[in-house]
Amino acid sequence: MEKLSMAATIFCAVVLAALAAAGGEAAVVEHTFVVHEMNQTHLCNTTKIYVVNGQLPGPTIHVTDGDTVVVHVVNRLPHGLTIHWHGVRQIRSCWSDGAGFVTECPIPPGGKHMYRFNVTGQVGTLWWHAHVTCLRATVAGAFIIRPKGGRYPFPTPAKDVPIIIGEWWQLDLVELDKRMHDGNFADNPLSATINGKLGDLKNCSGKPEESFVLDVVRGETYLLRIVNTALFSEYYFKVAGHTFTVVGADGYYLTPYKTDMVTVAPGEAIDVLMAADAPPAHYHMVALANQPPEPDPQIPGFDSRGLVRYAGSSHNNNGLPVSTPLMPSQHNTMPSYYFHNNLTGLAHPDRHRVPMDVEERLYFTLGLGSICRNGTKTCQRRRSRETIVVATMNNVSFRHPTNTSLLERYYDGRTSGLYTEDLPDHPPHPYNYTDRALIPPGPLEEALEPMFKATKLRRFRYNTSVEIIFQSTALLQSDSNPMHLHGYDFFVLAMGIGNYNPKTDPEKFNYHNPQLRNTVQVPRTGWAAVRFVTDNPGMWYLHCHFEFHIIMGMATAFIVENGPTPETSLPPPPPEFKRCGSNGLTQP
Ligand SMILES: *[C@@H]1O[C@H](CO)[C@@H](O)[C@H](O)[C@H]1NC(C)=O
Ligand SMILES: *[C@@H]1O[C@H](CO)[C@@H](O)[C@H](O)[C@H]1NC(C)=O
Ligand SMILES: *[C@@H]1O[C@H](CO)[C@@H](O)[C@H](O)[C@H]1NC(C)=O
Ligand SMILES: *[C@@H]1O[C@H](CO)[C@@H](O)[C@H](O)[C@H]1NC(C)=O
Ligand SMILES: *[C@@H]1O[C@H](CO)[C@@H](O)[C@H](O)[C@H]1NC(C)=O
Ligand SMILES: *[C@@H]1O[C@H](CO)[C@@H](O)[C@H](O)[C@H]1NC(C)=O
Ligand SMILES: *[C@@H]1O[C@H](CO)[C@@H](O)[C@H](O)[C@H]1NC(C)=O
Ligand SMILES: *[C@@H]1O[C@H](CO)[C@@H](O)[C@H](O)[C@H]1NC(C)=O
Ligand SMILES: *[C@@H]1O[C@H](CO)[C@@H](O)[C@H](O)[C@H]1NC(C)=O
Ligand SMILES: *[C@@H]1O[C@H](CO)[C@@H](O)[C@H](O)[C@H]1NC(C)=O
Ligand SMILES: [Cu+2]
Repeated sequence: MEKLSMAATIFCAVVLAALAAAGGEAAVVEHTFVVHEMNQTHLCNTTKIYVVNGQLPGPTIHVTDGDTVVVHVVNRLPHGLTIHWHGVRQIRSCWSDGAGFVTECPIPPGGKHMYRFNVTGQVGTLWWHAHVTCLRATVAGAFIIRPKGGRYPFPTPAKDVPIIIGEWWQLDLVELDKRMHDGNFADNPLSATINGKLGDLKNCSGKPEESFVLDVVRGETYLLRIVNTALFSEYYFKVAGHTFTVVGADGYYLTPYKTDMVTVAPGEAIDVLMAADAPPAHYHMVALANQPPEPDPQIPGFDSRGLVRYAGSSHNNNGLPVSTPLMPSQHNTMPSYYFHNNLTGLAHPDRHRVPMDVEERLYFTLGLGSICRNGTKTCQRRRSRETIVVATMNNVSFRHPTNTSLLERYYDGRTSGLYTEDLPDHPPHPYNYTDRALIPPGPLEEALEPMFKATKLRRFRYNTSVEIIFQSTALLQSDSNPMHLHGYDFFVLAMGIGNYNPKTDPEKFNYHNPQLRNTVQVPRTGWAAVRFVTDNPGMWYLHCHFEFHIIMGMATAFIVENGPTPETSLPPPPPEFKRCGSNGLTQP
């Protein structure tokens, strides 16, 4: 293992080939990602995990807006693999999006693949992760984009610190994936992690786990790039004795927003400034998972604790207790709603042109349901063993292709029998989506629970302005839903609790300075309204970023047609692209 890590470190040497171009310099940032198995021991138990170049979290990619990124992925796993560049817009480079079975067939065991794409017009924090099965729990890392010329709209921080909030699973992630397919799984992570560390709240036979430590110097300001890579939960994040100024999210600046707590859902990346302005000492940081209260099904509470350590403070904090932040109840999900609803974009004349004339209006309900295990229409519902629990949008549970790529087949015009383009624009049978009596043992859900599985997509003409209202329902459970769209950022115009009201709620829409996001945390039993223009042709995955929801079918793909010119069309696959079935890839 040691040898492999060293070799990987050498391979990973970043090649910065500065291309002298008139009016600015663009570079090619090149990395090699060797993905391999590794044993890691936590809480007295050794687990086989999957990592890049021996690192957990994986290597951070640093680029400047305008750069070209080239990543050579070497798959040394006994399992197919893709890497998705989460939030990178991939303008006219859908082939490099890395969504397994959507934009490419997975790189087979022993195979290699090169991803090449440009980063254009985005600044801040994004991330990358495996996009097949649950592998992303450990195959993930930060993707940091600095502004051209290095100037931020705030004083340059002393240091950039990725804060990757994740989970430790004491289980083979491939096995976990198999179990999640059948919605009745009962597996939980063993702990939350901050930058891969479980933290000193966990111990085995009295020996505490290692904590993530952030060393600071009094008077300096730090840019914390907080990313939630967890499969399961949204997290509350606090540092005792300190406050944050939120300055960015998902690769765009935000209007500075002061708060003592950050909320980050799976898929989100939140940039905050933290001034080290407290008396020099030690301070705990805590990441705490939230979850809806009963009668929703409960999982154990998860947290991880780290440390902020001032230069000049004694190693044992002078024997004094280390102050710990006061966290909200794990069952109070309202702070998440308030946090997300308080964010606005930093108005930018080019970026903040919200489409005003909406051409396509979609209303998507997000929730659970069930299908009969034996394929018939009737069976005993209410989480009985006769059913498989599924997750849905507008009553359809997405059937993921398993042996071909949607983009490739669309591009080739060979779609027959693979998918249809009739994902409903509206729920087929309206009901009171947020009625808590839909959560068992409430009396109401049985009639609404039957769903079906199908590969239903939605097609858009190029340059169409689209509005989507995402509605989280209380069907079987009342979770929030962090909805992530590939290839696009959308304006988040408003969000609310309860059922969306098309007559009164548009009055709340923020057309002036909405956030531009690739992931919107649709509140628990609430809604969110987003808009975007279909200016990037291709096949774009739309899904909830809770891993169990995506596997259970809360997903679809948007087909965006080519525009009238080559500049508005998806180019043919690049020479390095490997088609399904070629070079040992999964046969279509
Ligand atoms: C992990 O540990 C198992 C059991 O000891 C061993 O067989 C395997 O080779 C180890 N894997 C790696 C990648 O070191
Ligand atoms: C170690 O993990 C395995 C797999 O989850 C589990 O069966 C076993 O009980 C664990 N052992 C301990 C000491 O936690
Ligand atoms: C990416 O940038 C390079 C260099 O500017 C350019 O040659 C190439 O066409 C761009 N690729 C795409 C897909 O826009
Ligand atoms: C170890 O963990 C247990 C259970 O969480 C806790 O009661 C105990 O105080 C911990 N011990 C140490 C030394 O941290
Ligand atoms: C903003 O946050 C504050 C404090 O949590 C909350 O009281 C307020 O309602 C939030 N604003 C919005 C628009 O949600
Ligand atoms: C499926 O299960 C239902 C309910 O248990 C039963 O009535 C039906 O006969 C089964 N159908 C098949 C084809 O097995
Ligand atoms: C590919 O998957 C589809 C649907 O799961 C199945 O119908 C088809 O037979 C499979 N094709 C091959 C060659 O395995
Ligand atoms: C929907 O359910 C909620 C929660 O149970 C209830 O407060 C509300 O009145 C219901 N709305 C309608 C239109 O029945
Ligand atoms: C969902 O689809 C199933 C299966 O076609 C149907 O029986 C049910 O009525 C639909 N439910 C809703 C709420 O549309
Ligand atoms: C897109 O549509 C807008 C208005 O509908 C129009 O002004 C613009 O020229 C179109 N852009 C392209 C590239 O077709
Ligand atoms: Cu979801």
